[in-house]
Amino acid sequence: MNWGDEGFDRRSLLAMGGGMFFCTLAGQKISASDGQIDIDAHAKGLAVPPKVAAAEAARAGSPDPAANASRTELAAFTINGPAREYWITAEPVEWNIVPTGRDQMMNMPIKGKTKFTAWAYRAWTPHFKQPLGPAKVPGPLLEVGVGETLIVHFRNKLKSPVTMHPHGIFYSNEMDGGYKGKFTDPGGFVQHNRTFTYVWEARPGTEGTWLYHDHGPMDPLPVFKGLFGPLVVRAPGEQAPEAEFFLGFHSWEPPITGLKENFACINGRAYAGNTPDLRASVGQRVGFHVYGLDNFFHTFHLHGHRWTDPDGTIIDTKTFGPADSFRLEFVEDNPGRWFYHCHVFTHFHMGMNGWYIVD
Ligand SMILES: [Cu+2]
Repeated sequence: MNWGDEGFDRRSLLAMGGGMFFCTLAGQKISASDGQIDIDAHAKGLAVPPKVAAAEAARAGSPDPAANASRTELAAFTINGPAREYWITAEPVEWNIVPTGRDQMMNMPIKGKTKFTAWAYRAWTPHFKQPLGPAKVPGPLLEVGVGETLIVHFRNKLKSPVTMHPHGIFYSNEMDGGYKGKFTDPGGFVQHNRTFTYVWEARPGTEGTWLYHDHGPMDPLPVFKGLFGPLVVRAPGEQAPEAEFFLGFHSWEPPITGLKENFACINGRAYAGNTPDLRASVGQRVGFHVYGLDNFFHTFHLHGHRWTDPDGTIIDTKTFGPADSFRLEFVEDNPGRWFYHCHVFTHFHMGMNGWYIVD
């Protein structure tokens, strides 16, 4: 599928007939014309990998199999130094891609349905006692400093097996969160109502802007449904900017949503007024953390501003591809109502734009 072929009418449905290839799932080729993909139905026939089945058998009969599993994983690690701990679920959430029903950039209504059931990561208080707000796309920010260990207790409330797989930070083979067929470790195949505790280490040299996402056996569909989020490893002595934004660029397409339209999204929403309204003041140090997580290349463009790339070049537009992540910082000096957007025009005009408002 290539949005570049879409033509001039930005609201037109991408022609998806004729058995156009969408993705491969468990060895089957999925066509974009097959209608909405039922991931749970595809997951039903999956074989449980041997190491996952063995761990499952070992915990059978325990009064709290899920909690017991977490303790088993943690017991294998010596955690040196401070730790940051998170409790995260994956669950379905009713999601409106365009909650205002309008595109503020063009001052136009968005016609047709914009709601569907997304899959999202959700943060909880310790031991999953209380949710910390609703499930959202993207998932919660995971934040850790160099020298610290990141401990993520992950419980899957979806029917299909899913996982958490981080980028950038150090992790051992068992903590990868990747499905590897018959070689899969328990963290790469977390079944319905099971908990797995991931232990990831922010060793020196892992500082930066990263992300995490599902990498289970249904990959990439759970990611396309919303299972991704930002991860930041702070360098020693790093102070977060006074205004700081985390922006995930991705798309929601008809085979995933069951909707008629393609939506090019930032943080789960499409079109200015729905995507995040970002606010800063003149004189503040401003930081943007940007990542992409779909099949497309994007360009991050911010009106009225420029910044210095790591190679020293002064730019105002930055290209990034799938699972690329970067940050930019500057001191705010230009008040106004500005756009930030992807400069791939088809994406831009399918919703990948938002407001940056500077007092
Ligand atoms: Cu784009």
